Amino acid sequence: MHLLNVKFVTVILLLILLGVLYSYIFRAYRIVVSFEQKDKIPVDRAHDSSLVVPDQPAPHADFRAHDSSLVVPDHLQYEQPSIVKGNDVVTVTPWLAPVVWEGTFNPVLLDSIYRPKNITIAATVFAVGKYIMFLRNFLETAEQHFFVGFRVHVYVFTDQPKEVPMVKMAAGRQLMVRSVPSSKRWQEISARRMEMIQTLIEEKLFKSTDYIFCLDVDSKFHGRWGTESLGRLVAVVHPGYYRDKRSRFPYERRPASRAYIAPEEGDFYYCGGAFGGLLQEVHLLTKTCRANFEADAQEDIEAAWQEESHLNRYMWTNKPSKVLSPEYLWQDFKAKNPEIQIIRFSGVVKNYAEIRPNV
Ligand code: UD2
Repeated sequence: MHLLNVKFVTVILLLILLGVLYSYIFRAYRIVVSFEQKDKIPVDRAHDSSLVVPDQPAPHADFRAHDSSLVVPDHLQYEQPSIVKGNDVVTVTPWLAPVVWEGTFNPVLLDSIYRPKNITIAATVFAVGKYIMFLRNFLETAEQHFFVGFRVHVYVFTDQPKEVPMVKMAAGRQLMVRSVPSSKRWQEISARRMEMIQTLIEEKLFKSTDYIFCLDVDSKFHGRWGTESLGRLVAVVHPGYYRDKRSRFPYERRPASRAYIAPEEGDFYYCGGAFGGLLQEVHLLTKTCRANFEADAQEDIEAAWQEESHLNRYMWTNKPSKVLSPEYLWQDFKAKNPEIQIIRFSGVVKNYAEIRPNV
């Protein structure tokens, strides 16, 4: 009887031990499986590439995954920020976005972080009518300075596809040409870029591209423009106004326009000639600016600086996650200010009367 009890207890203990071993092995197996599944997510497009617009529930909304956008309430009153103090540069905005100046970053370090991510960067440039004359210089200097060593796809929008110069491009870099209609008004050519960039993203880029920069063609590169400029939403401070009081910025000042900003409002005056960021962010920006521009047009109002005014209004509420200093879009006719150590990209001198279809 006693011996039977001992046998019975031993069997029970053995069964418990087997149970523990089984669940341990099974758990370990499940962990390995989940690692394998995770590894299958492509690293090159691992950040969210969905095109979610406001008012639609975000995917995984149940995770309280507020996106990382920096949206502030309209008409919030606060002191005007600045990117310079005397001859010193300010390297962070009041919403803690970096302001990129020469000396604030290590290009070798940043490139080595981004290279394994295998990213694709798109650039858009419009060369309509006589502006085609600027294209060669833009493309050739981009080859020398714009994301050298990275996969870059340049999209040229033009009404003269046959006139697009054949520029030799390095491995991994491509030029794509899209036909667009001409216009009798330069304001329309400039402003409709928002609509065409929105369409390009929707039709072509969203599966293949990580970041996009939208640039003016009457410009050229002089120095490095690379991974230091990557961010969720990226704006460039205009070289003409960064020492001015905001009441003097050329924002749209008529309340009837959707681009209106009051004299005591706004952060910086940003360039219409260079902006960018993650694909889905630029999609939302272009879609919003286009919709506001068109709604204004329905009411016979055109903002003072067309899409640039709408871009400034957008960036006032939707703060950029990275601000590029005026090194990233200088103007050739302007002497270099003391805080500008390097000019990376600048607008060339042009004769407006000669090159624009209207005055
Ligand atoms: C500023 C902005 C520009 C735009 C404009 C307001 C900068 C450096 N520039 O420059 O981006 O916001 O104000 O509308 O911030 N284009 C053509 N053909 C034309 C006219 C324009 O292709 O006949 C394209 C071209 O890519 C050009 C761009 O539109 O670079 C902007 O036109 P702009 O350079 O004449 O505008 P601008 O100098 O007033």
